[in-house]
Amino acid sequence: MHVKEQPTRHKPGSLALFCKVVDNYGDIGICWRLARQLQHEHGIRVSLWVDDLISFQRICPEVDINSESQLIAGVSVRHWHDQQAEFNVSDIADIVIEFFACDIPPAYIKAMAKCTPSPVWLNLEGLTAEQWVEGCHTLPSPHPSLPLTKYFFFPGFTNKTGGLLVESALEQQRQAFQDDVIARQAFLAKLGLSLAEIDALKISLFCYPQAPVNAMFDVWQHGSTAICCLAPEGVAADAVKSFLGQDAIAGTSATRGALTVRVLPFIPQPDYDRLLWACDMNFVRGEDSFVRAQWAGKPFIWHIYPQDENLHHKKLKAFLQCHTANTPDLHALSLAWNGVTGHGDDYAAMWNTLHADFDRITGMSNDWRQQMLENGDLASNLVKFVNTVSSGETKK
Ligand code: TRH
Repeated sequence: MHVKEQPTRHKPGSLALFCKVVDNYGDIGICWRLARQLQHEHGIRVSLWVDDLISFQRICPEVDINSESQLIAGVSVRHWHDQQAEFNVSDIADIVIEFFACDIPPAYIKAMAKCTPSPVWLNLEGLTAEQWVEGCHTLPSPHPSLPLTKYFFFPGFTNKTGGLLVESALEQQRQAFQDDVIARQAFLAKLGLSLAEIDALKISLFCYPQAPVNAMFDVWQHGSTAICCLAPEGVAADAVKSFLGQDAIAGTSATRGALTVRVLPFIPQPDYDRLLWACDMNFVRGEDSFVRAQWAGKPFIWHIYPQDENLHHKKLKAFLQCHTANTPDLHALSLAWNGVTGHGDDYAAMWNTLHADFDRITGMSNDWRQQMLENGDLASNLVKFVNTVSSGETKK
């Protein structure tokens, strides 16, 4: 590919990140995290264009859903209404990111083409452990008619990908929180947990409606270990309601046998991290909570976002192949939880072997976290790549 001659821009200072909320909270969850990190840790002026402020407000209560433009944590948040908006050259940022191939407004692209030098344009892709990602990461894609090139940027689990999102202070914050019994107890008490619940084996539960939650509750209820399962309001609502015998509203809880199920409010993103750190095991889903569980260093089960024709099973297996190679018990429960195996799944047997192996799996989760940290963080890897493109040093 021929990279056109253009004035170099060694330190791009502004960035526009476009986020279309396709579903739930992961799209905005990831974009918000990245926006804050680029602003705070790399000194880049970030504008986050997002089309759904209501979902955004759920993970970030400071968001004013009626505001067209607001500054939150140093990030300029813009309400992205439609594709019709007009843009001039002066509106265009030095770096433009479209998340998950969301189409950015045509007028924005036209104005990008008029800029000299051209902005660095990236498509930030979804996370998968499949191997083909290494070959596609940072590949250029020239625009069919305009003098612009878009680059694919893939998060991932190896040093041949963009890595995972992780803030530079996160490790220190996690360690301090996990070392501080009083802070942990105070955090859990604030969420409404009783002393007995705090002392129990704590499991957070975040999954899609298809997860076999009833089967898992049944095993936990009839086991001999006191378990406190913490489910955010709206998650696994049917199973939680049937366990509680009443609507699953934040603050409600019930105990049957060895299991207490407690409904939590949906909490802001930084508190969700603390919840993952405070629990002994986490059930997570989608993309962002899945990554945060990896930083928590606790055993976790991933409920992958379902796709047509079970495409997600391939992605799940690709991840499990690297992550659970030495933990067959975690592997088996992960497959069952995602409906990959079948009706004959014996949840009691799977849980009992996993539980007996808990310390070893926790150790492995810590090793995995270390391994992932060695790939560098996604925001820094992205900034490095942008600087390479800006200085005209990309592969041709
Ligand atoms: O919500 P998710 O299912 O989101 C996504 C979307 O569905 C998206 O379209 C899809 O592409 C992607 O999954 C794979 O799951 P995820 O990714 O874990 O995002 C949840 C976000 O919500 C994450 O940033 C953590 C945050 N969160 C809170 O802030 N507070 C909470 O109480 C909880 C439970 C989550």
